[in-house]
Amino acid sequence: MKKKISLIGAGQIGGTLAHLISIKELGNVVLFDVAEGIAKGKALDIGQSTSVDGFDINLKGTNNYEDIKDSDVIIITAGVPRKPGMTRDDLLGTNLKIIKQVAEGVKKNSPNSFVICITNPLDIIVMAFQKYSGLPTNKVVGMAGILDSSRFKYFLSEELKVPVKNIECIVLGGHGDTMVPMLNHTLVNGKPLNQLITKDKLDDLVERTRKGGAEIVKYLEKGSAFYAPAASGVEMAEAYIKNLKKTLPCAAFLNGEYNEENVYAGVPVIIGNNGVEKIVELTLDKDETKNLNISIKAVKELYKTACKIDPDLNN
Ligand code: A3D
Repeated sequence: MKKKISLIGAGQIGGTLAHLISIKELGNVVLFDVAEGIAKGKALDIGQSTSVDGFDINLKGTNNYEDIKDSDVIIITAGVPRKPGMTRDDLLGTNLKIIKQVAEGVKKNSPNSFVICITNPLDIIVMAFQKYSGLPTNKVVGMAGILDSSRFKYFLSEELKVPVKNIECIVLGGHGDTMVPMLNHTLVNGKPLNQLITKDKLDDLVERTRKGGAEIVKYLEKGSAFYAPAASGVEMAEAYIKNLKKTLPCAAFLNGEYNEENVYAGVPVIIGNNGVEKIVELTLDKDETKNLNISIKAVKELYKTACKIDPDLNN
């Protein structure tokens, strides 16, 4: 039987997710949006490409939460994206209200799904979604680390003239300006970075990765990145649906791992058909530990602001 994947938010990322999921034939797609026309129009448009591309899946566009009933996977992009000059944190008040509605819809109609959040500010929104919905923490996860790692890889590959597939790297922590590319865990053609690049150049690439989203927002002027964020979300959905037990950097709930608890942050996790099956604890050096602590502290501070905006989050 085909899997059912519901996409809450049919905007730039939602539409791209629907197309990628269709091309990969990962499952039938429900595109949900409060703007009903966008969801219906995109579902029809992609549906009309199935005979050209030869893939066999169904798509439905809707603004009725009952249509997401019993989904295997739900990917949430409902919310507003950044405009030039805005930080991800500036989206908090608006997107918190939206995620509260989405959590109610998911809890009522599809509480056994594996839920991937993409809406920003990511770590806070995924934590709030889990709290509002009451879904188990292993079934609620945030997408950011795959994208941030992929951006860092891309910049390294351009600088060092090496194919991206020959680079291993991982970016952890919160999905904000404090995110932490793990330099001691980065290998290019199997070699450590410090043999290949000057410290100044590396500092530039780390900073460009941290500001990678803003760079694209500035170019696009309206809206933010969507191709790479959608590809990253699909990788997570595929790992769950196909029980791949893949290790991927994702925003996951920490319960003592990395000496942190009761907080969502970007760490390597194994995703299989039980959702987040394990959090992988890397051995970090002093600098990596310090930077990860700073990044997680920033997430906790912003969550405190969220709790002030909506005291329900304290319950
Ligand atoms: P956009 O194209 O505006 O799509 C968002 C969609 O959400 C729109 O179609 C809205 O109609 C819809 N929406 C608004 N309120 C609701 C609601 N209550 N219920 C259902 N749908 C609703 O944005 P986008 O797709 O470019 O980005 C979506 C989110 O992803 C934004 O918050 C971005 O900041 C975020 N984002 C995150 C990353 C990460 O790496 C975490 C990367 C890029 C974008």
